[in-house]
Order: sequence, then C-alpha cells, then structure tokens
Amino acid sequence: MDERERERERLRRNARKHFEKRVDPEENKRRKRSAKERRERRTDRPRRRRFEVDVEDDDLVDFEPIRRPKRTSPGDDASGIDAVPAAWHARVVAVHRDRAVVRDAAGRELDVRPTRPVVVGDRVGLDRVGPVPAVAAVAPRRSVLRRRGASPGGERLLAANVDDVVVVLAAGRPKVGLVDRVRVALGAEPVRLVACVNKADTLDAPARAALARLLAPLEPGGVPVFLVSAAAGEGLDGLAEALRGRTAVLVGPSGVGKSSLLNALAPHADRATGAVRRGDGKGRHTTTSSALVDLEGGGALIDTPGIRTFGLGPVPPDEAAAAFPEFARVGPCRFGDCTHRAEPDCAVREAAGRGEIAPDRLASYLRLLEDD
Ligand SMILES: Nc1nc2c(ncn2[C@@H]2O[C@H](COP(=O)(O)OP(=O)(O)OP(=O)(O)O)[C@@H](O)[C@H]2O)c(=O)[nH]1
Ligand SMILES: [Mg+2]
Ligand SMILES: [Zn+2]
Repeated sequence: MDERERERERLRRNARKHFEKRVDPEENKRRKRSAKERRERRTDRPRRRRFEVDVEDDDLVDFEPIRRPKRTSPGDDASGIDAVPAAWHARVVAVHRDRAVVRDAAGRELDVRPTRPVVVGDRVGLDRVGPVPAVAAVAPRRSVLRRRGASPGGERLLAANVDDVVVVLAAGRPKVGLVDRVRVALGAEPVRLVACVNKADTLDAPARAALARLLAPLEPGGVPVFLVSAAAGEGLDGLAEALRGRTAVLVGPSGVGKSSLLNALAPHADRATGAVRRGDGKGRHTTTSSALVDLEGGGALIDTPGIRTFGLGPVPPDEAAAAFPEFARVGPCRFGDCTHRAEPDCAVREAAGRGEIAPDRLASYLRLLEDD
C-alpha cells in the first residue's frame, strides 16, 4: 500500500469512528432530559457561576478554557473599553477560580470579578460600582497563545497581548521538539518565539558541545536561543536585554525553572519554586496558576504552570513544514505536495541522510504529523 492509499485509509477510519459515535437523535434527547432531571434533583449543589471553569487536566489548572459558542468575543468589546475612563483601565495579572487580579493604572493590585472570560495579559476596563469591581470590557487582544483543550473544540488561551513566547527547557534533557510545537501552535500570531535553555550550570564541556549541536538549527530558523542558569546567574543579562520593554510568557515542562527564572529576572516576584523528582528529574507542578510580573527595566514576564504535552491535534503537513524553514532550502522534492514521509525522491529525507538537515529536526516534524 503506498503512502497516499494509507492516508486515504486513515481518513476513512476516522470518518467511520465519528459515524459510529453518532447516536440516534431521540436517544440523545432522552439522555439530555434525564441528565437535566438528575441535576435538578441535586438542589444542594452550589450553582455554578458563569466564570467558573471545569478543570480537565491538572497541568493547566488555571488556564482558561474558552467556551464555544461564545457570545461576547473580545472584538465586541472594542467600543466597550473606550467607554471606560482611562483611570479604570487595568491589566490582568492573575486568574483564579472565582476572581482575577488586575493591576490598575496607578500600579495598585486589586481583586475583580471576572464577569467576562479573561486571561493573564488582558487589558480590561473596570466597572467600579459595588464593593468588588467587575470586568466591564476586555480590549481586543493584540496576540494570544492558545493550546488545544482536552475536550474536542475547546481551546485554551494561555496568555494574551504578549510580544514574546519563551519556551523554557532544562539543559539536561531538553525537549527541543516543544519549540517546534509551539511554533506551529502560534501560526501567524504576531509574536516572537524564543528558546531558553536553563540549568546551564549542570553541564560539563562535552555536554555543552552536544547541546549546542542540538540547538544549532533553531537560530537560522529565526528562533533566538539563550543558554542560561537561573541558579548561577549565567546568561541572564542577555536574556533580560532581549526581553526589555516587552511582554513575554514563559512556557515549558514542569521543573525546568520557569519560576526560578522569573525570580532571577524580577527579584520582587517571589514565585514559589519546587525541587524536581529524584528519579526522572521531572517537576512536581509547583506553579498552579499564571501570573504576570513587571520587570524593573520595563516590560513584563508571565509565569505559567508546567505543561505535560502541548497538544495540537493532527497538523496539516504544510503547516508543520512552516516551522522548519530549512526544509524549504533544500532542492525540490519530486512531488510538489511531498509530505516528506515516504514519497520517492524526497529532497528533505535525502538531505537528512546526508546530514544537511539534522535528523532530529526531521523526526520532530514527523511527530507533529502523527499528533492526534
Ligand atoms: N541546577 C539548577 N537548578 C535550577 C535552576 N533553575 C531552577 N532550578 C531548580 O529546578 C527546580 C524547579 O524549578 P522551578 O522554578 O520550580 O521550575 P518551574 O519550571 O517553575 O516548574 P513548575 O512550576 O512545576 O512548572 C527547583 O528545584 C530549582 O531550584 C538552574 O539554573 N540550575
Ligand atoms: Mg513554576
Ligand atoms: Zn519531500
């Protein structure tokens, strides 16, 4: 069976799966009715407020699932925020289950009722009537970092209005493929992607050389790389310089040192950090909610909870390939729509065979195609 045939078979299988999942509409109605009755019987259950969210996986506790269909898109608020006096404009610096924390124009932090879905980094206009201010309007988002939710169709916004997305990895076992994943997730978002490899202090000279080889394809692909140590202070000046005056969000697996970096770059941040597990060096998900901290030299950093995976769902080959600009630099493949998986005369696989494309870059690309 050739590759195209296999692909068709896979699509057929998928279609069948969804078809089999469909239930009879009458049966569906009956199920909904009985679920409603069950809910109504449980009168002791506290009523859910609109802004409370279901936690679907523990690695993203406070990331906000954006429910669809939603009636108030941030764009609807465009005139809304202009109608709010400038003194009541504020920036969301933390989002909790039942409240958000904002910093207002005077630099004061206050609790607000998140009467609209907000995410860290949002610019909001407040309604200050009443004992606890409410979010009256959310400014249109200049940029967003989103991740596919655990439920189908439910995506999660991780942060809004950021200039930089900094993927943080640990020097010992850097999951470089995460950089590619985040790049694909960002698509055409107007943000800069940065890679930051922390814990440089744990490397000896040969390990440093091996790491440099692993990271080498990133910079020519337009991703600046910083090798730093939050613990030893190495490389922090360069990173701080690159982020000055900008809003950056730190994302990465648990235990790589995101919060430690934030503490090193913004000493008043005082974020909790936690030891990694002894056996596998993985973190223990110390940070449970995102927070935005202002940097002294201007700009801001957003700390986020560690992510286990950065799910994307199946990625179309051309979208995946866009994250690997070096593929386009090798000669054309025989087929114009070559996916570089198994087609004959594939220039990309041939270049990887000659070592002109790093084999782990090709592997990372192929993993993206298989994601589901
Ligand atoms: N050797 C070394 N250890 C570090 C460095 N930076 C952080 N650590 C340690 O790594 C562990 C995890 O650090 P955190 O800052 O809590 O990691 P995190 O990425 O915020 O983890 P989560 O909040 O769980 O996502 C802590 O024990 C830190 O002391 C570093 O540069 N070198
Ligand atoms: Mg943390
Ligand atoms: Zn090819």
